[in-house]
Amino acid sequence: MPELGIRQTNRESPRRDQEDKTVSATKIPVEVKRIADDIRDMKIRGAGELARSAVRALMIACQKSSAKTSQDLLADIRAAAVALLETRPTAVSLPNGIRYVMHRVSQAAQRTQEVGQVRLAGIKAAEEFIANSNTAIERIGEIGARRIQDGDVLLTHCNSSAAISVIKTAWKIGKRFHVYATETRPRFQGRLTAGILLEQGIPVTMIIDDAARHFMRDIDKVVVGADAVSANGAVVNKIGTSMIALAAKESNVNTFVAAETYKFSPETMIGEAVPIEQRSTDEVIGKAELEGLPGLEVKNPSFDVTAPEYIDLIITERGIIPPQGAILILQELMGTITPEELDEYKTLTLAEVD
Ligand code: RUB
Repeated sequence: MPELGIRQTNRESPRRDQEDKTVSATKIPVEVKRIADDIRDMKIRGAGELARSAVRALMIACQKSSAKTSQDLLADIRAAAVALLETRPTAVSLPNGIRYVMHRVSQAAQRTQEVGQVRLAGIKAAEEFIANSNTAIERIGEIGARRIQDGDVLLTHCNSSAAISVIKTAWKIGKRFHVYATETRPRFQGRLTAGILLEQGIPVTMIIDDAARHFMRDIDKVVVGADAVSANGAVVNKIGTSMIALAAKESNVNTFVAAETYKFSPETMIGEAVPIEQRSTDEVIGKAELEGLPGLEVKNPSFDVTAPEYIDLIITERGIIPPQGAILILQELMGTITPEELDEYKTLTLAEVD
């Protein structure tokens, strides 16, 4: 079994052959391509938003397709799905959102030959996923807020809408606390978090990521989001999360992860790894400076894996679970995905496709 969180370099791509036979790039609407580009360029980011945007793109693919048969419509939507799966590899919310829609579209295509009905099923599934996702974040806020106490000092990392929902909701129901936000190198998503919390009137202290252990003695709870939760309860989130959780454990500080259930990775149930996105070295050191340091190797993984021993709770929209409960959530999720869909709709980086 591969180690969770480490990319399997030899993963096969069954979609590629299929794409060559059934999918013409021209069938992908320009709006869908734009969403895929925005996800790749991180104009759209954060695991939940990635999923909602990808699903919105599938809805557009349904609406714009001029297919006259349900099989052609399916091929058009699949083409959009493939383009979206090739954007960012780590957040499992993206393939899970796509599977949610594709499952319902395929079922409709089995029930009826009527292309309009299949199209409607796709649009309805996409709307449903987006609405459920927004409700899930609200619910996580309500559930998680109960765990925040007056006088707490919280620490959060990166920019997670689920973690922010917990913090904002706690503040809205009258709890008073202070938040430390890491700046989150190299892309500084922590500044977004600080801005959002300040807007609510929540006092925020910004620290560099490396100062997390230095301040840990002042912290009561760490609250972070997730890009993926694996079957053993390990959490994949923004690079640096695992170091913060390690420092928290050492200081007896609880680490809470806020994650919608569509961030649980079904692949990990069968021993597959969550791929870790490796981003451009430009984010770490500029090209000119790098040229001045001949022979220097630079690495820029965007996410890391926090082992379940370092996580106290996972706050989902269905309730709070210990990390060991992740498998139960996944067993329920698997009831709505066929093994074929699991295999077909996986994230791939362009490097793996080429
Ligand atoms: C964002 C990140 C967030 C999770 C959860 O990384 O790591 O913590 O995606 O976010 P990036 P949310 O900026 O590279 O996308 O709770 O909003 O889904």
